[in-house]
Amino acid sequence: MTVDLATLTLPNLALEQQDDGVLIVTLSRPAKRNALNAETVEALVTLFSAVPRAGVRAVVLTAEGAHFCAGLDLVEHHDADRGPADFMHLCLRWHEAFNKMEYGGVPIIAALKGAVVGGGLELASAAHIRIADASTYFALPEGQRGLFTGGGATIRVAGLVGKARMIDMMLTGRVYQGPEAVEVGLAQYLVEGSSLDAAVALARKAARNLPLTNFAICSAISHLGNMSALDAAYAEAVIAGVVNTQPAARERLDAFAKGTAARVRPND
Ligand code: 1HE
Repeated sequence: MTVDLATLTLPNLALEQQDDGVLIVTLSRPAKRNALNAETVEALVTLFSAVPRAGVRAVVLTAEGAHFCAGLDLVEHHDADRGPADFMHLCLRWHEAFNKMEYGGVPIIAALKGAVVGGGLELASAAHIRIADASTYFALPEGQRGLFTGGGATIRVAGLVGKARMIDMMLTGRVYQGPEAVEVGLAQYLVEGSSLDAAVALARKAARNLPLTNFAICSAISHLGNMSALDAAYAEAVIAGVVNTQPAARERLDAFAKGTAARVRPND
């Protein structure tokens, strides 16, 4: 049942597995600004299909070079001269990859830098936490390229920033960066130093939670959001029934009951 990630063939991705269960995934096509060609999308499908069964406790998604991801490989798209059905099927593979990420149950923390644009923003928005640094900027240039989003932006980017802002980004090419990007919801953190260092620190924190708890956080919240409020409330109760009675939680509850567990305090 357990998958050994080292046996997977993953073009344009580099993996580093750390002892504490943190997996660092690096987009490794910097000469093309980590643009997503069909081969890379397949690698993301393969990887994120396996991650939930590989003992990974948290993922950091980062990139080689100055830019996180330039989106759809426009040159491949140009040269392939795809028909509508071909492109629809390609988009379905993007959805397969990004759904595996969002619903897979393993926390994914995106360490952003430089361009996070078009399909690159669709990829980032499938992560559970996004960290921007001073160089990071977000845009949906599809409008200017004569294209439309096809990797889930209408669902995830609109979910983050709202429909009106997404429409503005696409109609006018508006770029968000700095504190404004956090204010509108594109990133949860803006750091002064390296987004990768910050992402690894947060991944280590998340990795200390019980895996079944993280599974619920990183799959149930998204699934429940797709349901009616009535069904979501029912399903939440069922999930809580399983998660909140897991034997592994006993030790943590004992510590609280004995007064030895950390208390929740405001930041200094
Ligand atoms: C690419 C791509 C790409 C760079 N596909 N090859 N995405 C966009 O519209 C973004 C397009 N890219 C850019 O605006 C810029 O390249 C960047 C701001 C990301 C980086 O600028 P810069 O000056 O560092 O690099 P560059 O000189 O523009 O590009 C360097 C190389 O990367 C060059 O290749 P080379 O062989 O000539 O050296 C570029 O062609 C290549 N490159 N970006 C292919 N995107 C499921 S639908 C999703 C819809 C979309 O995502 S639309 C795409 C939106």
